[in-house]
Amino acid sequence: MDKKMREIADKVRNGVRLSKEDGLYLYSSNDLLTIGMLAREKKKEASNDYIFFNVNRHINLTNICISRCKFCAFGVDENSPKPYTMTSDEAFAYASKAVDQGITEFHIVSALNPRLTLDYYVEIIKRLKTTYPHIIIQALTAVEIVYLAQISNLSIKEVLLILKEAGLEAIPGGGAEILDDRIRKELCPRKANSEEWLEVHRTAHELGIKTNCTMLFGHIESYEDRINHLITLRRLQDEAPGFKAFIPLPFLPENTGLSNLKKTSAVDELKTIAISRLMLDNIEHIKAFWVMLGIPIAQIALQFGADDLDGTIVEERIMHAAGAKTDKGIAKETIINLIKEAGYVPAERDTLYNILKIY
Ligand code: V47
Repeated sequence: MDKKMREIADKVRNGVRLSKEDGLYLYSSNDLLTIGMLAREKKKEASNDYIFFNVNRHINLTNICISRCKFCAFGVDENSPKPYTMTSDEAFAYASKAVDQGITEFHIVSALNPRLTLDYYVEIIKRLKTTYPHIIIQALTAVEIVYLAQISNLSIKEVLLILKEAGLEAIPGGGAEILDDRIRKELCPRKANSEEWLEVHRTAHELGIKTNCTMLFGHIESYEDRINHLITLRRLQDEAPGFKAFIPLPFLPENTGLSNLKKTSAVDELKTIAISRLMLDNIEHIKAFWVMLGIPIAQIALQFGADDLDGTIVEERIMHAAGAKTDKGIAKETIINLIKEAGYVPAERDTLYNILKIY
């Protein structure tokens, strides 16, 4: 270890918060194994030998989107060849198909479709919650919530209260990308800005709705933008705690407006997972999202600070539109084996990280 790395290691081991400068130093370092070792120590403090996963069903209600972010291959125009919107009945049937697989979560993320009102989402959430009260509904990214507030002429708080009343219990972490409006102007100028994204999560936390947060990395952002993003999330968690997990999402370029960019490397992905664990000292869980990392890197990420592999999913569409090479879903037994092989104890959790079963 060089002098600066020793200083950082001392801070990590004494529970001293890492600074922006420390984060940037970690990105500049080639000492991947030391960074991984420190992140693993922090992971152990948070979750001991457990690695979490859940049994869930992803549902993408529509792909028609007015935002058309440069990095996204999922959203399409209404007049494009393959637009779709599920009716409430179709959504219910699609969701129900996975219920006998023992799912504990519906993960519902869609698009900014101007024809879908708040009532549409409320109806679907209500129907799912009334029929399957034991399944937690994690739905609508902050970006979708800001859009629904705008088109319904309601405040963010009012929309959240209506959704909560309908049965929404958690909000996924999408739409954060990089929380810097200079970058957002370039990537996604037509959707929620940084402050709006943060306001949704702050308000949700104040209303007792747990949320996740993400970072889309490996596109036009710099290492400094990544570290600033992590510090922004850390600050919000200090002010209004409620983030359960952080999910770093490596950018997949295929079929996107940035298809000229290279895919992220394994080193960058592992370093980013480890640095996230070290910088985000107040967010308990770091997810290695197997869909885009691929199974081998996701499994190795468990030695680099991640303590969660996300879920069975059944049918993933957003990342697969952008060229994800993984299967669209994964069997629970496969996840359990991956975790055991990596030397950890598989812990099936619900959305809120209550442990349901240890394997
Ligand atoms: O916000 C879109 C990202 C996100 C691409 O909260 C892309 O538990 C890479 O947030 N390459 C949606 N990423 C998915 C998401 C998520 C996933 C799993 C679990 C949770 C959770 C949340 O996907 C978007 C965007 O950042 N995304 N296109 C792409 N081409």
